[in-house]
Amino acid sequence: MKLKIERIELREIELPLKSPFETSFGRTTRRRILIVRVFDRDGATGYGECVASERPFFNHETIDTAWLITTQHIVPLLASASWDTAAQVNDVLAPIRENRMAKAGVEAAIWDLEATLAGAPLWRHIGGTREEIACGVSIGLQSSTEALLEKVRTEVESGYQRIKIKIKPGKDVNLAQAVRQQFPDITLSVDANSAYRLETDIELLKQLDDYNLLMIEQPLTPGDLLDHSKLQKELRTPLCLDESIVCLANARHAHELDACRIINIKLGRVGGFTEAKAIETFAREHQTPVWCGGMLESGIGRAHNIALSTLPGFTLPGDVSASARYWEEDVIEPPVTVSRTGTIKAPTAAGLGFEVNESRVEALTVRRETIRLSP
Ligand code: OSB
Ligand code: MG
Repeated sequence: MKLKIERIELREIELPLKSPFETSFGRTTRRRILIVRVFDRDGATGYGECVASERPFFNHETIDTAWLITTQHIVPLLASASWDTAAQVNDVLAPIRENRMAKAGVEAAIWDLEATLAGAPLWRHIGGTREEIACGVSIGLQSSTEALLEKVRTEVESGYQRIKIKIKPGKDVNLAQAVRQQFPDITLSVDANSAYRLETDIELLKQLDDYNLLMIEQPLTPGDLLDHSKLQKELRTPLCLDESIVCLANARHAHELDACRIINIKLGRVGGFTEAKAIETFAREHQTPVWCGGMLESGIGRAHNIALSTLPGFTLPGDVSASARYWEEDVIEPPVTVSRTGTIKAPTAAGLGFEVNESRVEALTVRRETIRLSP
């Protein structure tokens, strides 16, 4: 099948979170989300979501840098190159260094268009095999330990299969201990979003070994595979890398260094489905479990995450959870819901498998730009 993209539409929508989400790097109360829509000559469309945040605290990208890179570099490159399929987009965009979240928003939209034209659900189109995915939740830092325990209780009672709590210096061992004491049997992990340093914090991080954690996610700086490797040698608990793994090469290096034993894959962080699949394949071939991370996505990005999670290497519950945990009303119909046993069924309809509520997207739009690729 040969794709012919005629135009790409960018919209910024603003969605208030039901409750603020706090990590070691800051607090988010609303999401400014870049929605990408590609159109072919016959009016068929595909949707993508760029997960870059408002501020460059998770990585260097922001929604504003992504908007600029998309309009000034990604779209012109797609227009000038010769390519036919979604699987080629990653190579076409390779001359643009980094800016992976910007590229992923466009790449995912093209995959959705291609799946739609093929009449296949996106998850099958990318090679997914699971008809149901296992779900966990990521719980932000709370105002008190009691508030955290209450949140954990709610999510455990909803059926989620894995609870992850955010930690930061001063709110770490005490939280792990409190949650583990109240919930001795749950599958529990912690995520530091790079808040620690090996030189000063190794003794503290070693204490986390006492709480039977499934993993400790991204304790150290993103670029620091070597220190993660030194830390892993001192721990029984597996390290999981998130921010550190932005491409296949990073996954390979992390594996060779034994810098982690689990990988969180986020579509945006690695630049799209092609790179995500390459990391998944490498990890599977090296017995490294992976799971799908989240970036507080709207239903569009959430649908892409569901598709990604159906690949065979995604053997651990991810951070893909129900729309209602984030939004009063999502931008897709039906919203994403989770079963009482903490699973999401992969959709059966072609493409995303969810309808995008166009009038809701229109009502939430605060900025828009359309760029034509072909006359
Ligand atoms: O590190 O996984 C992370 C949210 C924003 C930025 C980074 C992270 C997160 C989450 C939320 O943990 C996952 C979600 O529920 O979407
Ligand atoms: Mg993380």
